Amino acid sequence: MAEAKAVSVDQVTIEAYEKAKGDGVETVFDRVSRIKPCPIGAGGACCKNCAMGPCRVPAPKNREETPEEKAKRTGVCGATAETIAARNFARMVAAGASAHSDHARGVAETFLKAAKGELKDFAIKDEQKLYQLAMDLGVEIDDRDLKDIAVEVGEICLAEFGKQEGEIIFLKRAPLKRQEIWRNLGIAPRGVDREVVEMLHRTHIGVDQDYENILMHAARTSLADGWGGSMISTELQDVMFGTPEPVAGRVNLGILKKDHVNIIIHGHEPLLPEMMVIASQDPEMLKYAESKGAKGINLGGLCCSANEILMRHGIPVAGNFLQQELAITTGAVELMTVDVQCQMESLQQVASCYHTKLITTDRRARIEGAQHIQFEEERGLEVAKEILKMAIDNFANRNQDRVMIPDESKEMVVGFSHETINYLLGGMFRASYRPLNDNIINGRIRGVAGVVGCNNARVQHNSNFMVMIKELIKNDVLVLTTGCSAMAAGEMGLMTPEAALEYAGDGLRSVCEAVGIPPVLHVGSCVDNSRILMAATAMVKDGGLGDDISDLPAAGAAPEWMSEKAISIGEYFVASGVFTVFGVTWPTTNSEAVTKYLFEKYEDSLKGMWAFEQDPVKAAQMMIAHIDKKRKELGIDKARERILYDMEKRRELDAA
Ligand code: NFS
Repeated sequence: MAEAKAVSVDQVTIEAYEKAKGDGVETVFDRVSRIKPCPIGAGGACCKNCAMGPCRVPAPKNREETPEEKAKRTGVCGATAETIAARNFARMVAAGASAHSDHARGVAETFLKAAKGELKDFAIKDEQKLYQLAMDLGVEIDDRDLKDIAVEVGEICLAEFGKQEGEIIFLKRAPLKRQEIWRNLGIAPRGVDREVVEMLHRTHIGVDQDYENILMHAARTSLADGWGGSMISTELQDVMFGTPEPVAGRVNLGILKKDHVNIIIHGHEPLLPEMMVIASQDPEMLKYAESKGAKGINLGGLCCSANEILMRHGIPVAGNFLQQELAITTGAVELMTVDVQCQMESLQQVASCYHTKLITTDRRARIEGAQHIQFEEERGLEVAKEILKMAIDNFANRNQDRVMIPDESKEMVVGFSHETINYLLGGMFRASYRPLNDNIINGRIRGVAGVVGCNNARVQHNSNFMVMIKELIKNDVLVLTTGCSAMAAGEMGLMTPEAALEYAGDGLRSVCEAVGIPPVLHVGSCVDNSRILMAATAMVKDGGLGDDISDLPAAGAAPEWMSEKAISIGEYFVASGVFTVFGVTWPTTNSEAVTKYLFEKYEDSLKGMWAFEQDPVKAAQMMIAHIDKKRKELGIDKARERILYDMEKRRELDAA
């Protein structure tokens, strides 16, 4: 078993891990030391796309290779290390884009049924956003019925997945220059499914064997995720469940309550979670819980389901990806629901060591041994109540002697949707990004960074996030964050306005104080990375910072990534013009040419590029260097120097 201190920088996680260890329960932190990654596969050079292999192409020598040596570095079919690495990378993009987009399709289907009035438990909540969306999709508004508009919006969004020709409609939201870049390169995606299928076809044995060509289609596929699938989810979820606005919440395992029925909602799609929120507030349910000896019902989220209900309802977050088993090993969880994505198969094994019931709720994602209760949107609330009742009934089975709930949870202010940032900065009637742009131009804010993505058990839980984010805000870079990264920032206490006083540089701090925002803004779940695309676009459109996303003093990072979804997200950031740094490991290192293409050549065409750096401080410095380069190109580097001088002067005055 692992040394407790080594597993996390978060004291709560360390304590919870010690408890699990004491209970003799194996978790991800133990398994990770048991299994070593295969170095050939990790570098992207293992091809298992046909039955003549798997072919493991050895890593390149650390010197100039002879032609004979080079010739030996191929698979049976002759595929080079380049082709193999590019194919593997491209397939990660396709799988990640599929996950986001299949989630989005489900949301679009539910939305359409709700719009038609076929679902009694789902409705249109944010009419304003529906109108905005309708305009963007070219749906006529005039004096039409809200219902008709919603139906047409739903139909158009659903059709985006199977569209064969033309372009994903939301590409039109991007800066004009960006659209031009995509069109000139021939990578404006047509339909979401089409690009993914073509990606799988091209990477089948004997098809596309030009790594540059493969990687260009990977860019196209990822754009179908970011500006397609993911954006559709975010938009329709907002219309159905409300656009997030600032709300206070709490995060970490300490949110579990000793005397309440604890239910953990884990997974990604917000459909069931929304119903669970309503059901948990039902007086009858609360009465039922009391009748079973509990003081109430306590919902807690995990992974992106958590982000969805946190952002919209302030429901507390139990933890991020690496904390999912530890939620159960507290011994205080009556029931955990899982739908799709990032759910460890070990959950059932862990649950079986306690009284916890693990419930799968989606036909696409079952776990052996777990009970399955299919979520059907036609009877959404009913299903939620059924699950809730099971949890309440299970309360009596909790063995209080085996319960250890860590004391601590952290406060945070969340809910920074693109619309909210707009409003907070500009006010209700002048909603705009102008003040943000102005503060970037005058140098108080040096730039903006999107820090996103997963935890990875190969690095100490949350450590890269903590170090990178602190380094960025100390250097006056405003951080936007999503997914498990957001929860990490919350757990580190970086998501309160007060955090700016403690951790932010003088410039950023002054802006945070004036607006009353934290230096790290919680933008939502991983599909909500589309909100960052919208924010970046809004900054370009507001003027003064160039005419493309690639002109912005901005950068992206996923310092603890692990999922294919993260690769798809990184790729669409890059394909949208953003410099993006990943940590932990890089999946193409066994092909120098492919790595070089992603890290350098992409910039020539896409104006955005990847980088890899395991050290979070160095990675943050790379982002800052990129931001400074962009400031210089925009001619606003001088302003910043002056500001810093002023600060120095002010300090001198204070001291005097
Ligand atoms: Ni994103 Fe959300 Fe977390 Fe990674 Fe998984 S929960 S969708 S993939 S692990 S950030």
